[in-house]
Amino acid sequence: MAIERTFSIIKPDATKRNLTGAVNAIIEGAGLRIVAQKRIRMTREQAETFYAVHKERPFFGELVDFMISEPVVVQVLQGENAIARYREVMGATNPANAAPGTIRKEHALSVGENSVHGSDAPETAAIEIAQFFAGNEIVG
Ligand code: DAT
Ligand code: MG
Repeated sequence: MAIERTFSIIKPDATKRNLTGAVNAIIEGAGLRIVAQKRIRMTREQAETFYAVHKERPFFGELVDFMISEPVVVQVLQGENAIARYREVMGATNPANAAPGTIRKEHALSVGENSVHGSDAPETAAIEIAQFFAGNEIVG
């Protein structure tokens, strides 16, 4: 497997509870390197663009409101098979279904307030990284 980059967000429920370090410890413990990171307050426009694929879903409004409710930490993670690897480390979308040791099992509150985002494919990873980072902000 090749070295890949994936896009991660530490979501408002986690930043609010001071869990940025705890989440990063799980990420780094899994062998993924944090090659870019910044704490931002997402605008409504950024959140709507980011989750545009879900705009017809009943939870879209709630999801956007949640993502702008508190600061988030956006990151680029790099490593062997990083996209699939980070999805494993995150755990299932609904923390009730997440495996022990995953970020969502250990820290998420609900299917909506589920602590982290991770890209689901190489194409989406590239688009998501470019939405939040300039090339010179990523230091591999
Ligand atoms: P994931 O974040 O695991 O990639 P997704 O892409 O299906 O999951 O959904 C994006 C986010 O939308 C998810 O992290 C939380 C929210 N969401 C998904 N399904 C939901 C539901 N049934 N109720 C409330 N929020 C939901
Ligand atoms: Mg998704």
